[in-house]
Amino acid sequence: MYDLTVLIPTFNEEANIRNIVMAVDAVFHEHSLHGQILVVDDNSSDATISIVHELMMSKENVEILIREKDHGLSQSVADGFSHALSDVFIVIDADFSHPPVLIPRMYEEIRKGNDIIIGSRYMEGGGIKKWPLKRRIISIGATFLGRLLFPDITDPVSGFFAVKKEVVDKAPLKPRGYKILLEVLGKGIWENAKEIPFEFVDREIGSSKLKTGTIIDYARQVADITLYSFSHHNSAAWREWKRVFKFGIVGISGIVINLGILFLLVEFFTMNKDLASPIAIEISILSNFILNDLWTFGSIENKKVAGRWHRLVAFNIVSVGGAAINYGIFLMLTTWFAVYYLAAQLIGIVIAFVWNFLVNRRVTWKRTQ
Ligand SMILES: Nc1nc2c(ncn2[C@@H]2O[C@H](COP(=O)(O)OP(=O)(O)O)[C@@H](O)[C@H]2O)c(=O)[nH]1
Ligand SMILES: [Mg+2]
Repeated sequence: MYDLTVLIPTFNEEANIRNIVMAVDAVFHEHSLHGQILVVDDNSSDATISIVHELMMSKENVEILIREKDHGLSQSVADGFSHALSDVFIVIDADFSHPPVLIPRMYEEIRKGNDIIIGSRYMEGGGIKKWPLKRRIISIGATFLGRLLFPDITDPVSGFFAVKKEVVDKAPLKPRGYKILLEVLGKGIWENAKEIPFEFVDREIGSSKLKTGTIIDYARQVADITLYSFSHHNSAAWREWKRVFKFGIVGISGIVINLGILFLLVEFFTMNKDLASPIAIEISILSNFILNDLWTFGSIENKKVAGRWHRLVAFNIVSVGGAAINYGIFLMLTTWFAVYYLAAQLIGIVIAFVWNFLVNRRVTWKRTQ
């Protein structure tokens, strides 16, 4: 049994494979780690396999798994999970885009009790070097979609991560395409995930295997994880959807309160309706805040915006922004596109709802590590 297994998926990496194996092994030695290196190769047509075989003669902790069917990066990593001889798996690219020096730190964090450690390109301190604009745009889009399901994670599609065996052991991973981490987050059994920043450096040698078809695969994967979450109520994605539902219910309660207060103020207190309306709006914002703080986001601790008063101010500002978006869309659709006024208002409500949820989730009730 090893302390950990570093999984290196490869496909035609003859120019990199020797160096990455040596670099990972050197890190093991430096930190006195008893680590396994498992190369998971999709039957490369170049010298990758023979180079690994040659390395195996002098290093007994190096292993290769040669796959001959269902070619694919995610499938390879999932296969590696079931062949690894340890309880901690770290996935790293062969092309030095991910720094092997972070391996001991990831391992330490797992030992401290975290279930998943993610090397993040998108948190403070992380970054991407030498990527063409097209790759950056695709990556930002993929990350955005992934964050809808896992808002506490800045880089849910990173290829560099560590995971405990028990997270993925019984998980019904349906790996396809490129984003195995999203599958692990969506279907694995875990409580704590932590991110550490790193700077992604595009490969110097060899070529990328990313194809356009992977974008469609990815959209299907996100949909699949969403559907999966609806029948597995303890999954992280489900917990997020539950917050969306609760936020919606609170929103509807706010409309009822808003109208009720307006009615009361005008009918029983004979208040001028132009004054009563903003009062009713503010009271509904307050009641929405209280319900969301205690109920929708009640389980999220360590709120980013420190105190309750700060959260209240943040929520108020976001709500006013949401109202402005609602009104702006209403004006735009009715004046420029001649949309029926009730339909225009409804579209505005939906878009403002998305805004309110996403921004509040990220600012007002963000979980911090
Ligand atoms: N086993 C396996 N590895 C792959 C496959 N596609 C890419 N890889 C490996 O996955 C890692 C990342 O691939 P790369 O082409 O650099 O993707 P990029 O960094 O997103 O451009 C590298 O180590 C590749 O050798 C595949 O289909 N099967
Ligand atoms: Mg690469």
